[in-house]
Amino acid sequence: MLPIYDLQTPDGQAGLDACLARLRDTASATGDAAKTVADVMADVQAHGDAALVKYMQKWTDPAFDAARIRVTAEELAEAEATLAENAELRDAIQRAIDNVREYQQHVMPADTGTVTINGAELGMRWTAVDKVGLCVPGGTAVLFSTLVMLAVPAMVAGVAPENIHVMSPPPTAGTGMGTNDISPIVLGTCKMLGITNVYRIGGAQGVAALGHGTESVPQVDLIAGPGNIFVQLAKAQLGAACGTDNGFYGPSEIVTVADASANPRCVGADLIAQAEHNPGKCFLVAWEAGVIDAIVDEVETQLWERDRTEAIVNALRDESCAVVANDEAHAIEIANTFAAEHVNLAVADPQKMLDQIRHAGEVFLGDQTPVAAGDYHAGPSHCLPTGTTARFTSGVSVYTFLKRTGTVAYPSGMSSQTIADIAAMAEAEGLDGHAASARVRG
Ligand code: HSO
Ligand code: ZN
Repeated sequence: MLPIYDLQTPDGQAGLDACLARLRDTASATGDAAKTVADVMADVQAHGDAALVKYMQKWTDPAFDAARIRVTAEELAEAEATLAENAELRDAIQRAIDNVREYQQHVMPADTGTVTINGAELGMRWTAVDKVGLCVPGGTAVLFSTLVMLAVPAMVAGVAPENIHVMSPPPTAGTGMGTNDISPIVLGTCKMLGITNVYRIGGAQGVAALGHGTESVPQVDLIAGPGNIFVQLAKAQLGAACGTDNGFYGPSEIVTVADASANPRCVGADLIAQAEHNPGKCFLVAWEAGVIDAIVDEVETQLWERDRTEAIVNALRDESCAVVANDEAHAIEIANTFAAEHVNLAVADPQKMLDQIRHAGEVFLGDQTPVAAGDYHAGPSHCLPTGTTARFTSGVSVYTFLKRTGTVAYPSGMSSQTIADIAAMAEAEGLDGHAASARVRG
């Protein structure tokens, strides 16, 4: 059911082009969705909790009311106790937190000191945003791991836990998800992280609430996190009211580049793992037809052993493809065109191939490196650019929550030439006050 396109044939190229177009489409909003989001956001901005509750009732839970927006301290404590009963899971979450913290500390930029240019000591400082909002998916899939992958980078960047505001919607009515409330695992993980500001909200209305503030939800300085098209569009529509992660973190995808050394069982399992996200997509690129056949065989055997066979079949049939490229260089170029969220280099020398990968959310080197390690445990955040947006943006990290500020100091005053230069330019712009402010120091 996974379409195989041989790029030596015109049909193969057309199939790949169509697949790529569908992938790009996931990140380009339809007019209708953008209009809906604009209307919802304007309503929440104007009417606060009343509008927020109205949309939560409409799209998530008909019984929703304002008293349910904020999770109480008792509810958090209860969830913490429930999670503590599952020591295996709690310890796994703790080890993931520790790994993510250590990695984010490693990539945290240091101030570079100053450089002296023409008598001026020039520097750049990194400072964290004060207050952040984090979007943790919950409506149709509870991804509590996303909380770790957002909150830990924020805290390492310098955001205090009491200034972190988490939004996570309760399950969407009718989807048959176990409980009818926000997941206790999300709440228990919040407690593990020292986070106590949690709101049962989601969608564009949730982003609007955090971005503009309502009676129950404080306005934050920056919102980060993944979500459906409505959440992603809402982040983009905040304008200057509130910062964002600048990311389109949508449906999961993987591109695997494989050579004859790749273990088909491992590589096939990784493709299925991202395809099981509902929705998810997977792409396989190789330059030997035999390699494609062996891996596709594995995928089509293993998928029947999985719980989410239906989601996997839909993803493989409608959104995914395997591609036989002309040669290795061609395969790499195709991977760069996919600019995928996850790129798996299942080749004999992945380190060498890495140099040629220009666009990827995150790269997984070698067939012994499962993408699931990145999803849950390894260290880099799993909130990553999708829909080919890795062409121009990055995943979440400490950098998401940091700002750069330039510094300028003339400790010994300015030279007469510097004063004259500034004055000449200011006068040419018609700004006599600027010129005077330089000359007054002569
Ligand atoms: N693959 C998803 C993250 C995730 N997977 C969370 C499982 N849980 C987006 O990178
Ligand atoms: Zn995943």
